[in-house]
Amino acid sequence: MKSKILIIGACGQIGSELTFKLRELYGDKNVIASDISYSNLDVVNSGIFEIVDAQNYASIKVCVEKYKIDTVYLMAAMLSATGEKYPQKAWDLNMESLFHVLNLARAKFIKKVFWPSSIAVFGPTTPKEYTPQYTVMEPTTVYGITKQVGERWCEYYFNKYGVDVRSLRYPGIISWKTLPGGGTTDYAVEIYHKAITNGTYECFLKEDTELPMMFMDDAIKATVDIMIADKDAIKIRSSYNLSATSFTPKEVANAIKKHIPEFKITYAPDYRQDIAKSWPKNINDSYARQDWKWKHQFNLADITNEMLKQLNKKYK
Ligand code: AKB
Repeated sequence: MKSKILIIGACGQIGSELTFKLRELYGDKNVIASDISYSNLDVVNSGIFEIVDAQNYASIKVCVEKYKIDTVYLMAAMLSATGEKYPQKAWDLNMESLFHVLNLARAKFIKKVFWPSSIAVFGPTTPKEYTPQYTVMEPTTVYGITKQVGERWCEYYFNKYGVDVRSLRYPGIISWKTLPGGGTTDYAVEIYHKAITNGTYECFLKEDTELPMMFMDDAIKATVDIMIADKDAIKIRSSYNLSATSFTPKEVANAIKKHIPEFKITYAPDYRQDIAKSWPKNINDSYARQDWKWKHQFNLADITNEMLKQLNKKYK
């Protein structure tokens, strides 16, 4: 596989693991990690790293030209919960960065773009069960609005300018290497850390709040798979629904109790409950399964085994 890759937002939860995986697949010298600061030393020290400001076209372009990049993964974003605190900043970061990368592709500096969307594109008027690819989408968070508008722009750039942009609507992503930051689904990572370090967790969502979730390994596999798929196989140029599993805080607590019987969870729902309530419970991702043969691997029990195993090692 020949490719020269730039990851923007490489220090974040998904960006970091994507960096490690792509370096494995394409070789260290072909994968340039970048972020606005040196906030994740595992990433910074794992290969070539550049400071790139996703909101600055010139900053991205300089790096693209320096390394003769052909593919960009734009992973920098402000997520749902933080976005509600800083609506203007969320809009500016999420939209400006996307335009910069799409415009670099339009001007033929790069050939291919990955841009993540999210289940946040859906809203309270969307059917909650087995949410279809094409349905009512009235997001109520700034983050969701930026993702929905971004999807429209991706499709527009593909149709009008032939930009090869590919996208997935990520659910909540669960991982142990890098903590998520500012999302509504973050509880499903924090709970495993606290189960090990404290034996208790106070959850900011209600016990019966069901949300779509996915283990990081599945998310990375989906991202790699959609990017290596034949161009003709990618029939949706807005963003694909993507699904693995769905669960509530109570269900994840019960899964943890199978390993740590004394684990205790309490509930103190805050503003994030309203965000979660507006999102689907589970997702129909049949187009991804059909078009580029997406298949997930991890269910809640697998995720719990792996999270507790890895975090036990980390905290020892
Ligand atoms: C968030 O909770 O904001 C993100 C997402 C579902 O996109 N994890």
